[in-house]
Amino acid sequence: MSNLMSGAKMLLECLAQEGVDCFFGYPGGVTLPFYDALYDHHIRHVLVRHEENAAFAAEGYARATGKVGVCCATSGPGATNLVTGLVDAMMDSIPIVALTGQVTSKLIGSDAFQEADTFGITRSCTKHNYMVKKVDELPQILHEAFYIASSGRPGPVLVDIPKDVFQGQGHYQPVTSIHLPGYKVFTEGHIGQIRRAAQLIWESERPFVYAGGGIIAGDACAELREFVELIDAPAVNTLMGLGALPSHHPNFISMPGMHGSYAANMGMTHADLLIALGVRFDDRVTGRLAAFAPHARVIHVDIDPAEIGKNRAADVPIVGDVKRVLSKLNHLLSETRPHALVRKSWWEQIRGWQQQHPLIPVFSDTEIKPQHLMAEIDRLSGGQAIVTADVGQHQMWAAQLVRFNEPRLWINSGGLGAMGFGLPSAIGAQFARPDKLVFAIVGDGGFQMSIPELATIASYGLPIKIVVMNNGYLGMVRQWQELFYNNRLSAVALDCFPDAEKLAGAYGFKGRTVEKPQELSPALEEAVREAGPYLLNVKVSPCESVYPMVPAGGAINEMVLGPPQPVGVN
Ligand SMILES: Cc1ncc(C[n+]2csc(CCOP(=O)(O)OP(=O)(O)O)c2C)c(N)n1
Repeated sequence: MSNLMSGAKMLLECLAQEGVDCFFGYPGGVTLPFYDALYDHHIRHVLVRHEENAAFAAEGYARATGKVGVCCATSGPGATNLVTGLVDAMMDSIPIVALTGQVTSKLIGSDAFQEADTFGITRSCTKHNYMVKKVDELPQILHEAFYIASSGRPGPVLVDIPKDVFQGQGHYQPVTSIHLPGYKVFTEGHIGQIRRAAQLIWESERPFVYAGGGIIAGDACAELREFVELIDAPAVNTLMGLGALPSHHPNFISMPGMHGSYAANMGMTHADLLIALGVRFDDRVTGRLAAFAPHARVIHVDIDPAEIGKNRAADVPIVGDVKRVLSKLNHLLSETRPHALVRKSWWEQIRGWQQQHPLIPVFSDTEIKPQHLMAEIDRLSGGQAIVTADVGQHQMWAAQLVRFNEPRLWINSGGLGAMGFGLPSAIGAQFARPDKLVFAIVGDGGFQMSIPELATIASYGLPIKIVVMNNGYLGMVRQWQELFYNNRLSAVALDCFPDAEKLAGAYGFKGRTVEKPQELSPALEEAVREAGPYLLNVKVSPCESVYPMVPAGGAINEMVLGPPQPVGVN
């Protein structure tokens, strides 16, 4: 059965077929026919205040659920404003579909008003992109876009739609199957390689599990847990993988890398076998690559063949869906498990490193330490809240100190490190999970990049708890200037910040500033009790730095564990 309708209606029909319940966007001239069709449709459109934030909100939705997030922008400036979000989704493998309007087909190439080469511009920052030429192509392209975004290694797909395609009439044919001859996803993993992996695991005395965002994207958390328990190995979750193994799990060590824990980085350095699962050997994890895990053989499981051997050669490369590979591996391991598996001395060493330099919060009687703030958020979350972060020091302290007992609770811009991400991604997450307590932890810099979204939060009454870790600086840049540029602080002081109570009040919700340590718990509790949104501006010690820290270019066992000691005066 087919149905004659406009391209705009057809697009909405396709979104409904894909199970889209809400999407994030901003209208304009060429998308007018689409917004007109939307007027009568049940799908919820969330009007953000800047297109970049539509992409970030779509990511927040996708990261909180695993479903495809959708954003929409008009041609020209609307479409170019999406680009940062597309790059972000590409770097972190997040499934989003971006819909952009384009000028009428016959004007393309004429420098028409609000024309931009969206297809060309977004080619390198999407997993795939399309330009729709005829209205009848729309359903096929749309369903392909959702399939590509969510299958294999997830990522952003953009569909550029000229105005005449929105306006044209066509027959809507539901698309029931998708065949893309050039697009193959290898899911199973080679059984011979999986056997070799099992053998290496039993031969290893010091195995170490390095698990990343791929575990969450691949819905493989239960398999990961079974795996680490079977082989009794210590495990880290990368910045993208936090929550893959519950933070309270006895085998969980912490995050590794530039601001990872001493035990995580020492464990990787001394391991004789690194089991890398859904990770990409990111430079922020490996530090100086030549010195990374120097004694380890490597098993690397990833769904994207391009990741295998990209940064570190694998002794046992396995291309496949990490969920399926791990379940086969777990099966093999439980059949071949040696009678008494003893990793006693390895665990003693790991526990020793943990005790030597634990990741613990720092407190003061006179000022709020950033770590104190994270410890309080951790207490109120109890490992259950969704926590989004912006980019900078607060992101690293949150990753170190806030615990996550489930996947999809920790939402941050890992690969791109895009400031301005924290607040709009919280909007997407709160729409996706209205039942959840959502904290948006942002720096005073990043917050000021996303202030317009306070209007979105207010107009939809989203009960997001916005916590500004206000150190008066672009903190992470200040830290690098202090440590590596002789403390010559250049263009990092943020000496003007709005009054939080007045700012939130101007949008019709509550806000407050705290600066005394004793005020912090009651203020956070009040924010959580409040039924609506809340803006809490927390003035923290201005010059605290994040430790441990691996200086750029250093090996990960060459951590700086704390601030330089002042030179003594006799
Ligand atoms: C869009 C963007 N511009 C610049 C940077 C570079 N950068 C990384 S961290 C940082 C400082 C962030 O300051 P703030 O938001 O106050 O957070 P803090 O580090 O103090 O926690 C900057 C400027 C970035 N990551 N993203």
